[in-house]
Amino acid sequence: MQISANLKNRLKNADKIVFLTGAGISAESGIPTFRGENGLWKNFRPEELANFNAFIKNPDLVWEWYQYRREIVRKAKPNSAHLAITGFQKLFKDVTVITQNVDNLHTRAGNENVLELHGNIEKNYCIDCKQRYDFTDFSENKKGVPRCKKCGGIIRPDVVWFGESLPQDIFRKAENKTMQSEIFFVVGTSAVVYPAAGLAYLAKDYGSYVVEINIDTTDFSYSVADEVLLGKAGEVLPKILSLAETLRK
Ligand code: BJW
Ligand code: ZN
Repeated sequence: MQISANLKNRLKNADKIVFLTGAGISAESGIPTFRGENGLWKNFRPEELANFNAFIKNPDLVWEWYQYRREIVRKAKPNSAHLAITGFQKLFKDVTVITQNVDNLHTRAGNENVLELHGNIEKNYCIDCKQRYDFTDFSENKKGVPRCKKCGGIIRPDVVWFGESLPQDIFRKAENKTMQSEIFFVVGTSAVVYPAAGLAYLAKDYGSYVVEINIDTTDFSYSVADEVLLGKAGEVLPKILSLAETLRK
């Protein structure tokens, strides 16, 4: 893996780093990505499951799909990419993790300053009275969508579906950290879902050095990335961390 003098220089001197992560960072934990050969959506169109209308039309189906994914997530463990980020957080002054993932693995790895743009699959709320419920409240209930204990409304996962707004306070924090960043790592995302993908362009506009880490090229590789490091996140990130440790001694 070739790392440029530019990136080495930033790794030596930077204080503020952002990681924008997507499903690819959790792939080595055994959590399927969305798109691509082995993706969750290989046999579905995303709109069939990941939007509110689909949920209202067939809440049991959508709920069961999330219960199935929760089982996978709960059995999964953070991998060396998530753990490397904890290492970056020890080495650099200000490290933020902006994630599109709902799997909670960053937090379980001990990452701090995690901004979840698309929610968290372990959480739920009632679509009518907004009462919040944990995953554990329903873990035994595998069949069909549960009902709110307060008002009888349908319970939905606390994730952001297509056509829904991202949590505004979290997105604003993500924009601020992005604009201040000196290195902006984009890890394991296909870069097609907005507004999350737009953050990489914002980073670049504000002078950050954009580094893409992915097993494959994406739209970013040919547009916004200053440097593309092809490889598995769980292999590439520990290498960059160890280089940064040497450079900052
Ligand atoms: C590895 C690896 C390894 C594998 N190491 N790498 C037209 C243009 C622009 C925007 C729009 C448009 N039409 C509509 C929109 C807006 C829409 C959008 O972006 N659509 C595009 C898809 C066209 N966006 C929205 O609707 C968002 N809201 C919004 O815009 O609000 C404003 C609004 C309000 C009202 C009306 C209209 C607008 C919301 C987006 C919500 C996305 N939600 C999901 C589901 C979450 C819940 C769940 O988990 O079920 O979030 S969709 C899904 O995609 C999920 C992900 O977070 C997101 C991104 O996917 P990600 O992470 O990139 O995964 P993959 O699978 O795509 O890629 C994996 C990558 O990893 C690949 O590149 C691999 O190569 C790589 N990889 N192994 C490193 N080991
Ligand atoms: Zn309710």
